[in-house]
Amino acid sequence: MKKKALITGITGQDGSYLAEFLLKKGYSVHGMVRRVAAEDESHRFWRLRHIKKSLNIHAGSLESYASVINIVTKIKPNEIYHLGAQSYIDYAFKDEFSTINTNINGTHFLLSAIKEFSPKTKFYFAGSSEMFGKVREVPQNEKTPFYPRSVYGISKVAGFDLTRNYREAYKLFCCSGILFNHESPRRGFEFVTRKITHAVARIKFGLQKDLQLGNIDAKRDWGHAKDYVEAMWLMLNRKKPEDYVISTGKHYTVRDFAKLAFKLVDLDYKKFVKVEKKLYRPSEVESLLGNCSKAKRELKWKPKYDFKKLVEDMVKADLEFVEKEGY
Ligand code: NDP
Ligand code: GDR
Repeated sequence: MKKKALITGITGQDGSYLAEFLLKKGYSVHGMVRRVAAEDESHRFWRLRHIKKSLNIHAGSLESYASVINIVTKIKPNEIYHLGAQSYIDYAFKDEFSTINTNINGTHFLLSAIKEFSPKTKFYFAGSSEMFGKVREVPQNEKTPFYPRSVYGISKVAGFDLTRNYREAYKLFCCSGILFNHESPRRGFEFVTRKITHAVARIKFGLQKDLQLGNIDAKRDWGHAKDYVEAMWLMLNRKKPEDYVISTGKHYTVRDFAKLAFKLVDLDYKKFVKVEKKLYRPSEVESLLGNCSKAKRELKWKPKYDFKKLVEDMVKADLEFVEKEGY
């Protein structure tokens, strides 16, 4: 019988790559989407259009325990990948309460539903390098203490602790990936990498004059989402549930990213990038750098994309996107 996987957040960047990856592995792939998204197919399913016919989509709400129970008991999946979350940190500062509610309750409801109704289901929680926040050591590994700098980071620490506690208290197979930033041509336009590569393409085609950014000295350890979804699967397909840092082990500034992206279309970023203080965050995470040696050793995982290949992939895709769509 085919293995069944349930993905929350299937319409997002990671959800779409993971769905593709699991279909190729022969899984029956189920996705939980909010009703507003299910009813707005033309906009919300742009990342899944090419595989939509192979997926089983279920409308449901991460904010409702009844809804979560309903889906878990109906599908009884072998694996749940819990990726659904309010994931944009700028927005988390503007709407703290809904970020906390969705991110913490969604995780708690799923864990509780597994414990009560489907205890053999394996569970993956999308933890984040934002949990390290104001970093306590460099580079960060699985033992580095957390110091989140936003309600988003706080919600991810709570999700991480809930996942660990369900593993220890109820002996469920549940684990967290502590994933550092990962990007792709499917990244949402609000995140800085996509904002840059989209603007580079628009400027190249004469549709935009400049690019406003916030803190361009912030450093991130950027990988490619395609590489990172494979690590999620590897975590659920080993004997023992454990938590893993997933990263590239190299970090660059936002300025480095912009410099390379503009250079790829023969432009000088200094002529186009305008730093705007209003785009700075109330409390910034200045620098993140991951040490993923545990994942390399135990999961035999390593990234295929480096920084240059990632930027090239995103710029190329956005040049094609702007040429085709005209915006
Ligand atoms: P995206 O923002 O691209 O996708 C988020 C997904 O969550 C979408 O499917 C979205 O659905 C869904 N979602 C958002 N709010 C709600 C809600 N209130 N109820 C139900 N579903 C909701 O994120 P990514 O794919 O980049 O990330 C996947 C997960 O990994 C997230 O949990 C994120 O926090 C975490 N993460 C991401 C990293 C990264 O660098 N990408 C790094 C570390 C962790 P809809 O289409 O309806 O909006
Ligand atoms: P991040 O990603 O906050 O790390 O969260 P984002 O791309 O939003 O910011 C990265 C860094 O760039 C700086 N920055 C800007 N950011 C945005 N969005 N827009 C700008 O104009 C801009 N200018 C500078 C930010 O201040 C920040 O330092 C992502 C999300 O995917 C989370 O869900 C995930 O958990 C973390 O990565 C790891």
